[in-house]
Amino acid sequence: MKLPQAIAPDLRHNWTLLEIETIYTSPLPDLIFRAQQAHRAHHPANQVQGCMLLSIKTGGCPEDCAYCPQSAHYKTNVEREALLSVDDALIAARQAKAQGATRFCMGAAWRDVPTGEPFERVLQMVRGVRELGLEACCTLGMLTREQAQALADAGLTAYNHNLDTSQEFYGEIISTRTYDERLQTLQHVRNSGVTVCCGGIIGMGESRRERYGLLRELSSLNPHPESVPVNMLVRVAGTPLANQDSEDPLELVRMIATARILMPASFVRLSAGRLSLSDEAQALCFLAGANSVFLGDKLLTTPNPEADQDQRLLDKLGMRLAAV
Ligand code: SAM
Ligand code: DTB
Ligand code: SF4
Repeated sequence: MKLPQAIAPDLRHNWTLLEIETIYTSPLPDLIFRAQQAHRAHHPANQVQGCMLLSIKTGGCPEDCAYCPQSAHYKTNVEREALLSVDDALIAARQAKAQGATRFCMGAAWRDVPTGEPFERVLQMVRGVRELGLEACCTLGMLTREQAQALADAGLTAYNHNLDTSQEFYGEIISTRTYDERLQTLQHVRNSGVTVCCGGIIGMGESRRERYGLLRELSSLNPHPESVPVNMLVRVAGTPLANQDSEDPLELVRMIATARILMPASFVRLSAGRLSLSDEAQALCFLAGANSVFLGDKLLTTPNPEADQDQRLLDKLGMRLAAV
């Protein structure tokens, strides 16, 4: 059973780097055992939430995030596309529901949200998704306080805005905005009453210490983000990180398990990067406490496992998708 954060007794917001390091580097059996204890105290043991992503506005982003195929700073094979119509977004949302997703996430390659008609259109998409009985999540870049409130009024369930990495490493990855700007938007989201979805990426060349730094930032947010996506870098041709060494999947397992222990009541989402994981590595991620995946053969612009492949995996593991 999921306890509201306010009455869950084991939530802490003061984890130190040393404690985080001790957890992250503990022997894998101990780490997984502790993560399972945390997981089972707050969540059903054998189910994951299915989410589906839709890119509602693709490419041409003015930010220079070194991992991102949608940045206008890099030449990738992502074609720019204008903001989708409300009808097209809701067709995709209906398909998501039919495939077993309970959360529909709409992403836009914006630095910040434009005012006027485009924002009104996004608000209509949010209302439409909620009317289908799905959770609605958006990730649109920076938000003002007023925009966060308008999204809340439209019924938005969650806003995704990742810190991505530690404060120290952030400048190596992104130069067009600051960590503090990221935190500011997260504060607007929190104040509006929309739940916070905030996580990061591993495999960008960061050290373990930088991963501890990200985990400390996330776990010091009070309340914790209700949703913590853990992405493994998808190396996209044309981006500065295209030729990064591949990451050891066991590092992803350690990252997920540590996030689960530090933020036991949150959803920890096994996000981008699943195509480079074996079934066994994904199984370890679930044992480590991941309780959500993205369904469907596309994330925003990059590929993701096919629906039948995921169904086979869950069947094999005796796991199931969470019902609405
Ligand atoms: N523009 C908005 C923003 O940056 O907040 C929303 C969309 S952005 C694509 C959402 C998140 O996707 C990023 O914060 C990053 O964590 C993740 N992401 C983007 N490209 C990725 C990649 N190549 N591999 C893994 N994660 C990626
Ligand atoms: C998140 O942390 N991961 C998702 C979601 N939030 C929006 C996005 C992953 C994007 C991967 C690269 C792409 O498909 O463009
Ligand atoms: Fe733009 Fe978001 Fe991609 Fe950064 S991650 S370039 S802000 S779409």
